[in-house]
Amino acid sequence: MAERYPLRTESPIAHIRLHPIAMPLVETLVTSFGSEARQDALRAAVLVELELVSGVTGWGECVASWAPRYSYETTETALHVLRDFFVPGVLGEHDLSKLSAFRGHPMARMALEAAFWSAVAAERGVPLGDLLSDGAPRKERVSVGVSIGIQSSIDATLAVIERRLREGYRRIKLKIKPGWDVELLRAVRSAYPDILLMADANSAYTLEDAPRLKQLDDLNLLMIEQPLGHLDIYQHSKLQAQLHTPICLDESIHNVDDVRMMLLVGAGKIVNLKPGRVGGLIESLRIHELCRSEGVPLWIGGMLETGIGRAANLALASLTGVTLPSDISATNRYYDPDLTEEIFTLNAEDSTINVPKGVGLGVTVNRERLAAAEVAYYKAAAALG
Ligand code: OSB
Ligand code: MG
Repeated sequence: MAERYPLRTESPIAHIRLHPIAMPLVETLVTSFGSEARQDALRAAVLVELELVSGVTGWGECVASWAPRYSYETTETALHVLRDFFVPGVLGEHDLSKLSAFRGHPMARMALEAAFWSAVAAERGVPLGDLLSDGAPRKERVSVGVSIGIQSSIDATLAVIERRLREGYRRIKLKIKPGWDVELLRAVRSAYPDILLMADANSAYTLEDAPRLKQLDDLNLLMIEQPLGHLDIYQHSKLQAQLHTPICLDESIHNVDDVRMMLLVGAGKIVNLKPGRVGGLIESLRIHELCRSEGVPLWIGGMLETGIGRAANLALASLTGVTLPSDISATNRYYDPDLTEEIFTLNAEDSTINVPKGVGLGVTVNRERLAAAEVAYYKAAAALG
């Protein structure tokens, strides 16, 4: 485990501030497990602000939600683990090697790792993407798509798709669940015979649903994301053997060994990489390298990040092994306003977003909006209790 956190700063870590935030979403995202937001569509997150003795800073975003739905972590478990273990472990250090002593809590870990990496990048005067690519070429703009939640009707869904296509998104992902799947996707496919279309089930099915999922094979879907259990790999191999549509694993991939297992047993053909789900940037780079060397299609997933988390995802998506459109949409799909001064816009001509070019994370935090989002977090958390 000694080489797990190899990156070092010149100047030691002086302070780490944790900012729990709640931000109103422009549009909620209803998935098979429910809504990602609550309390008037407020999305929660924990921002990590890391400062070196030299004054250089870095930021990271923890993508755990209010409730343990997508993953077992929550904003409160992340705050606890960061405050009581991870942060005291690394204060005064030049690297994150002390984190090796702790298990689990990948989203909390990624937030600290992202803050640290962006501080290292800022200290060295390079963009985060350059630190990640380590000299290899990378993209200046990355292909992206948009994720559309479960709507009230098929017509409502078609209207949302139409709007997104007009905005310039060329890859459409629809959330599905049993009963909101075959009919929906058939209608969408017949309205749009040529678009890049995919479905995300967020673990809503079992192997017994194989005949139903098999009906999607005629619809030329780019992939079906995470149909079965959130920890399962083996049963996905039983399903993949019956489907032509490629399976992409999201929830089931926690580290590079899970990707190896997926390939070994034929559980899927595509990987959704979310740095928070796999516990950080080092593990993300391992997965990227494996997929690149094995020719496995890879894309970066999203967790409705603010500009902080999205900047890190864009840096990761700029690596050449990321070969399919990522779930990174423009700022106006998520927040208005966002916490960062910078706004990410969609290049409608090719459905891409530009990768930040500034040093470090390449974005700046608006302190006034950050303070308001912290107040909103504590108010919403109190109302939950
Ligand atoms: O399964 O990809 C998912 C958001 C929250 C939880 C799970 C998922 C998602 C998304 C968001 O699909 C995509 C985005 O951030 O644009
Ligand atoms: Mg998913």
